[in-house]
Amino acid sequence: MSTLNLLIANYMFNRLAHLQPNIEKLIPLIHGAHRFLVSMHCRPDGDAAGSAIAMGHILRALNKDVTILNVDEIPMQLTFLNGAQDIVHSLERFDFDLCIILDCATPDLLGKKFPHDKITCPIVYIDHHSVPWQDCAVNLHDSQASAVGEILFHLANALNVEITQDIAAALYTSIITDTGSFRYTSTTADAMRVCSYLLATDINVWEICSNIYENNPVEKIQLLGLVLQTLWLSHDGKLACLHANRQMLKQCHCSGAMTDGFINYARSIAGVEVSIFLTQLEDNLYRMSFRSRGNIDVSQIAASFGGGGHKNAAACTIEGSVESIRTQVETIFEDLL
Ligand SMILES: [Mn+2]
Repeated sequence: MSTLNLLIANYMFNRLAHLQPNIEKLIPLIHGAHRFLVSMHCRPDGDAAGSAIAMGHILRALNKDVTILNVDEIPMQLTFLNGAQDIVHSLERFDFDLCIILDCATPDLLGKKFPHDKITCPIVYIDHHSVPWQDCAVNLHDSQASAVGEILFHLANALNVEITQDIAAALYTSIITDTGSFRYTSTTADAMRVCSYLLATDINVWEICSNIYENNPVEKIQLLGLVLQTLWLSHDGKLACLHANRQMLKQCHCSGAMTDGFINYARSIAGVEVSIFLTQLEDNLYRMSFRSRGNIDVSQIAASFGGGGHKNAAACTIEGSVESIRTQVETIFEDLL
């Protein structure tokens, strides 16, 4: 055990007692398997990509054979992470011993192209979304964890895997992105303690943050200019909606993934309690993201459309035009705002 691992082992983490029983169930499964499939929600964010990349490094440190699958591309601002280049977008073989699914609230979120039918090995879920999965070998779930990365930090320590700079950078990415750079309510003492150990590996925090937050392609900023002009407010300015249609994406040479983070501009308006972002997927189909502040639980609303997420951040897909979707949403929030 390295000096750092010893230090960590002696430190109190509030959530460790909750995680311990499932970590203990998971360890023999990991040791007993050789070929691993790791996957996470489609359109991966910093937690999904960061935790999957860290999981890959952790398993490879144990001499495991690891395939990381995401049906979508890894966003450009996360490709700096060592290991991002190894993520595949489809599978050629399916003979895995164990499949580990990370940061994924519902099976749908693995994406339409995920080969659900062909994955026959036991499945382990590691997640912090509010609805834990059923029917799995182990469900390492903690809805109070700031990010899946925080849970993986404890798993790595339990496996006696040294937290290398590659692992630390991936876990730090997962925690800073899911806590909004330590601004959201998910920012806990435990999250900070985990990060203090990650920083002890001498990762370059500024380099990580500038890669994630200050590395925008000019096309994204041009798209933002168009998107901001679509601002629609309702319920005395408590509900805000922005959208990006396919014509706008085409005009700026952007994919839908480039709209990542735009929703926060709507929530940042004084008085806004819920913000919505619509990204056009097909003629009459949109991805709808929600952000809320305070007590409004948008995961419930997303769940009513077959989606999922957290209390303050959730998403689903929805059919209709921008106008008809806004009308539906306006009605839903009639009693809430
Ligand atoms: Mn997450």
